[in-house]
Amino acid sequence: MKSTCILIGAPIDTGQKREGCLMGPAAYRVAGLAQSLSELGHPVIDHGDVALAELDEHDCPNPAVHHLAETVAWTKALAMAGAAAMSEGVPIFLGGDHSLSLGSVAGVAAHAAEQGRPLFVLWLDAHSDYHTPLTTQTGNLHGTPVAYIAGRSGFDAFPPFPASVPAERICLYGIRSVDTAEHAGLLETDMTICDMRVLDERGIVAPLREFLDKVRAENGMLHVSLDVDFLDPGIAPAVGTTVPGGTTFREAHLVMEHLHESGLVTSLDLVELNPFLDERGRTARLMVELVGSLMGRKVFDRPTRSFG
Ligand code: HAR
Ligand code: MN
Ligand code: MN
Ligand code: MN
Repeated sequence: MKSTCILIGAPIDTGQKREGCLMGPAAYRVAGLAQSLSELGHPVIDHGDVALAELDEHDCPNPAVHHLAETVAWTKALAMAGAAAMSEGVPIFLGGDHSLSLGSVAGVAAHAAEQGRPLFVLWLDAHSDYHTPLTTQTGNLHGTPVAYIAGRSGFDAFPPFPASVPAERICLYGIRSVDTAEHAGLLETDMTICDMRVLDERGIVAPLREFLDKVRAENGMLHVSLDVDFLDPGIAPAVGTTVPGGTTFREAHLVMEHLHESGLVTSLDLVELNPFLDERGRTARLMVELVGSLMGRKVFDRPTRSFG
């Protein structure tokens, strides 16, 4: 089935301290995202970039936290845009750093709650992003969305998350950088944590299949949050927070191909691309290719599933 893809630009770079992520949406457009989706037969609607309304003042007891007012404003704006886009098709949020997911997932969760369907979240990332504004030491709020989505306390400045996603419905995939406070918090949850050690031992497909089976069994909706640093820095250099030992080109495509075959994905974030750090657009192009695989591009389209 062809789904209408709704492109939503989120030029945010206040969730961390390195400038450049705000050029992300433009880079995806230049790399041909809309055209690639159209070629696959999907209608594409590009809503352009979301603009920020006025900022309200907010304080945070943790002095390390920066750009709280901007982040709260982005969260509200993207939650609105996201909830609206869910009734039009499959929203694809073009980041922007990962703080955009505070808003994108809030919007998607509001829609899922309205539909009375459970929301599941697949977090493809080197990082667990499970800090709260109270535990973060860097003060970079791009390291917090999973905690907000899961309903952890400490987000007083933010709108209450519409319908917290129980930890059992969240899967962290590919992680290899977890801070002490995040680790302690995660140990208290039933989150599905497929760190790189697990993927090395079990392979990239088996744990994903298990999670997708759970989504299917509960007739769930699935939000996928794809952080560029899920990929190995050798193939995806355009990210501020590279961590060695990421997924390879083929592993990443295979994840996307399985997500496509599952037919379960209802929304997608593309985050942390910093075009200023790219090499002749290769990371932006790779991300566009991966979205192509997620939306149905195949090397060879077999009429039946035979691999002989
Ligand atoms: N945990 C570290 C921090 O809080 C690094 C967070 C980096 N996050 C991202 N997104 N790049 O995954 O600062
Ligand atoms: Mn992230
Ligand atoms: Mn990351
Ligand atoms: Mn980052």
